[in-house]
Amino acid sequence: PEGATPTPVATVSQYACQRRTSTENYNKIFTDAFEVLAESYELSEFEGQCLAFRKAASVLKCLPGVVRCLGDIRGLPCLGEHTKSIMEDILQCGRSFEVEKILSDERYQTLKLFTSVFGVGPKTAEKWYRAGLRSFSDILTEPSIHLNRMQQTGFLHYKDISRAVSKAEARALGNIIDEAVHAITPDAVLALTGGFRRGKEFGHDVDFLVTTPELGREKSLLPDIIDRLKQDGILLYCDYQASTFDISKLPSLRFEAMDLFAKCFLILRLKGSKVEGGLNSAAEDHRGWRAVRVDLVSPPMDRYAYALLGWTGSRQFERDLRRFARFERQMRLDNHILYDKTKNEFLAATTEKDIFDHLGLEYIEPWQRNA
Ligand code: DGT
Ligand code: MG
Repeated sequence: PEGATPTPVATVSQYACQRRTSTENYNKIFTDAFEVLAESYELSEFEGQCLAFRKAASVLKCLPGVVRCLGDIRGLPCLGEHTKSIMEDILQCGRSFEVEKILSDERYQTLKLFTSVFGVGPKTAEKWYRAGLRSFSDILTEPSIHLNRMQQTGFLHYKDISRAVSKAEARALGNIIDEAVHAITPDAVLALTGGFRRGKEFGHDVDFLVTTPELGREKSLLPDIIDRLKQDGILLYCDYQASTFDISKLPSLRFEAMDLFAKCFLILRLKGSKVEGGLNSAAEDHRGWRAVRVDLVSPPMDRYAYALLGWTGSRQFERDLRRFARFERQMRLDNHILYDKTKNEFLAATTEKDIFDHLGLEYIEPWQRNA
């Protein structure tokens, strides 16, 4: 669908948290190109340029129609000379030569391939590239390379976990986690987060928040869930990280702090046959099961709203919420807290709406956060 003519541009904020961005992206041809440039800059550790292209893509994603000429983007924020010249090439030739050059670049291709393995980050990928390795078989046959447990699992389940997870599969996993959690504590609280909460049809993993109303009780929750999944024979991989969250040590001076709540990065064995309505045919193969990445995060109940907001994404939406809090409100927001620097106090919140209210922002629904 081509949609309507883009909105008069004066109404578009530079902050994604002041824009409504559905999953419908009319300008994918441009945003895909920007993503390639962003990734290429990221792999070369040019963080500024990388973020500039991510911001530009995010602005185009909120437009209600296709950009047909450069006039359509006049006055839009975050679109600089470089982004405009890429768009001009695409408008004129249907493609960008700069993007095509990157896509055909051996280093880019190799680093993309290596980082597509679960457990392989840009640093490891770069190290392997510098050692002259170019393919998975190069890595797997190189005697001097020692793969950690995460990377071994990544190679073992490579085909499955690089295949997109569907909404139906996310729902099926939700049922499995729901059953496990409620068998442990009947009053447990479970919420879907990440891309699927934003209404996406596909994702690279499925993200959940789990907790209990009783403060402190959540500490044993993830270990108990993990035990149960193990007993059920569906736990293929588990990286559990206990909570390091301590409100008395906050706020630190770090702007974008790591998430400190208890969490686990899992790979689960999802059976096809059990899913109501069946999985789509591409997702089901002769084995009747597939491996799926699942993340569980377990904040204490009084931090629930912050964790939910922080784990729903999108990443760009999160970045701009923090940036907005800091530069427009003199507040500090992360996955755990909102701190008002002018009042020197932590602000309490039981719902996401409370946090938007504290920030003086209009509430943006999860499915409008696909920035
Ligand atoms: P996907 O899974 O690729 O379809 O897309 P998302 O949006 O579900 O992305 P994902 O699963 O990587 O992360 C879910 C959200 O959680 C994302 O918007 C970023 C946010 N998040 C907040 N704190 C953290 C953190 O400490 N680590 C990670 N990995 N994500 C975090
Ligand atoms: Mg996700």
